[in-house]
Amino acid sequence: MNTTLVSPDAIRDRFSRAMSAMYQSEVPQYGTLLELVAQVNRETLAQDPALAERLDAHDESSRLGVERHGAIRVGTAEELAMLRRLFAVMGMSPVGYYDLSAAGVPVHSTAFRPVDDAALARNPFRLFTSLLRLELIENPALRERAAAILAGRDIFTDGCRESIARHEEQGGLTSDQAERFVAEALETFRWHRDATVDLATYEALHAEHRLIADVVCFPGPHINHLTPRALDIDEAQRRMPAVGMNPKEVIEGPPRRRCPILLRQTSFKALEETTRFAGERQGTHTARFGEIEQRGLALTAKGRALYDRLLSASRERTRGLTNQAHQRALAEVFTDFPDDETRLRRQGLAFFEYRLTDAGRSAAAPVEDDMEGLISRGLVVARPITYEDFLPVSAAGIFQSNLGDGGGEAYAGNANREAFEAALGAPVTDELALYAERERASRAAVLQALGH
Ligand code: OOG
Ligand code: NI
Repeated sequence: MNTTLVSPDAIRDRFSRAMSAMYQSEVPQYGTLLELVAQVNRETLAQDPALAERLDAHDESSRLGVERHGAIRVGTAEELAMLRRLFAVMGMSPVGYYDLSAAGVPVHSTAFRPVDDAALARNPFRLFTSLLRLELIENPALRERAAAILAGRDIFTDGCRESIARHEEQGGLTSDQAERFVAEALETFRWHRDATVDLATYEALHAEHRLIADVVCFPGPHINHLTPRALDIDEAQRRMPAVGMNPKEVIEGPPRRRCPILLRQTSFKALEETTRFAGERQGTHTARFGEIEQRGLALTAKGRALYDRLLSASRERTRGLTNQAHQRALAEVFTDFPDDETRLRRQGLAFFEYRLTDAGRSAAAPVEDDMEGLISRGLVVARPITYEDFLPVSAAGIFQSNLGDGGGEAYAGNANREAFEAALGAPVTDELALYAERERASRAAVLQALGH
């Protein structure tokens, strides 16, 4: 038997492919979405050779086809803590804290994702993971009922728990063990046609919030969407109806720009699925959808503050608009956000990674240590760092478009990162710190190579 341990990156790669295959068979429209996005990406690259070259140079071409994120929602601290151990097997750790209660969704969330450059380049698969906040349910009887239902389920197979424990003991898994792990872990995310409750209970929880019914009434946290990465999300959105998809009204996030920033997202709306309730009653449940994302530069705290300010300034102007009008109004407000790499860098709005050029490598040391000076002399290039995380306002928009009228009013609960981390059993990593460290390390390496 081969006892060599395989890398967490390889396990994540296998898992994300298995998850995609499972979701395509569960939600055939997702397969159509993948084809649509692949087609748009091919056309975009063919029309824009400079973009193709840039993606190649940034090691982004190879990951484009595998790139996706997904999302799940869990009900208890134990479930969340176990998921943390499960994702650790695949080199994914919790990054970022997102409070969705302000947007009327009774959850808080993190993203399990790989963090180092090589892992991201290999397969950046991430899972947006939300924990239901039962304490936000006002009706005490309903709250207790929900807690009791959740306490009675186990979302992990025995084999999955064994695999996780083995990984922790051995510090990794062999290829055969990894295969077993992937198969067992996948079970947690599978769709179940059978609800664990009767129709009346489902309806009561649904009336409180559709999301609560989705989390509480099923045997597990079915994957609710997967998301390929598009190079032209506007074009993908335009083409969705022609392939039978009902897109959400507007693309979330920043407007279209020459220099894309952060993350833009859209989705096709959740499908109504036949569900069997206890007592053999038939009903329907809508939870599962498909999403598209387009990623751009990671912003510094200063850039992010500008983004947040412009986004909220645009809120009144874009309310109720069609996507086209929404995007136009947004673009007008965002003329205040510099749209070229040089200004983004010089004004400290976005993160960059520095590298020596050939000229830089053969430069006679020591030269000046001002990065902008080195760049203008052609000794160093700055390449933008891609945003790998999520946006709470956009996430709320994605949630709400798939919850019908279920979202909306803010909960009084507010953010509670401490409670989330206590449930998780670990702190979440601050995403900005990760980008800042990448930038800092690249700067230090360049300066050291130049003799500073
Ligand atoms: C998660 C919604 C958020 C995103 O991409 O921002 C999300 C959910 O519906 O569970 O996936
Ligand atoms: Ni998503």
